[in-house]
Amino acid sequence: MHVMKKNALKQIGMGSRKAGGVFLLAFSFSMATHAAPIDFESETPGSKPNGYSVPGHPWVVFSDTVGSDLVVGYFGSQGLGLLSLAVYSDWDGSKLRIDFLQPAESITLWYGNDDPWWASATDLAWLEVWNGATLLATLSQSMDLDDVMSQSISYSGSCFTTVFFWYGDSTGNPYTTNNTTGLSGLIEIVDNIEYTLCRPHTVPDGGATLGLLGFACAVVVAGRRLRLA
Ligand SMILES: [Ca+2]
Ligand SMILES: [Ca+2]
Ligand SMILES: [Ca+2]
Repeated sequence: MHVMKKNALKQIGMGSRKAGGVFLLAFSFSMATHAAPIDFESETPGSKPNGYSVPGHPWVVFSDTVGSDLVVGYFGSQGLGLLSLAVYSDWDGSKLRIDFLQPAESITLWYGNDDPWWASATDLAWLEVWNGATLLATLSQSMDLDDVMSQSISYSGSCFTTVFFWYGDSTGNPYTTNNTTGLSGLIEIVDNIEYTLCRPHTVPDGGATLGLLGFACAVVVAGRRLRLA
């Protein structure tokens, strides 16, 4: 552990008083907008109910759009690390739904199980982005079909509250072109979901955030008064 000299600490303490309030203000913004990726590594393997959230991310809610078939498990190179989230089954045409109880402005998720026997070159990975009932964006990406979690898909832009992710055909139909039996679904496996919440002034329940900012501003004002006294 690096130990700083007492004088150095003193200098930082004296010098930073002026900037302390500004630092706290910046820290408040940082706390409100950034979060670590959701990698499922600390989860208990097994089935998860619709409305499932990972500890530390209570405002990010996962659901299966058909049935209740979410599973956290080890999928080898089809996932990242030891645990990932899968949306079963092959046959029900379901999508992964992610609701943001606090609106977000960007998301990146990694996807795997792009199995060349269950999908063809014309099939796509799809990401649909909604703000309430308003569709903001529909993104699609060609899969490299290596059955490895080697690609990610991202959206960044206006604040959103819900995204859907799924594998489908070239028109967005949630069934892929199975090379052995014809049309079928394909289980989505996702991991390392990164997101950024909207800036505080756009968060609907911004009361708490604004309260924190108000506290930070009060510290700045208090600091100025102390120096004037
Ligand atoms: Ca993982
Ligand atoms: Ca399902
Ligand atoms: Ca791949």
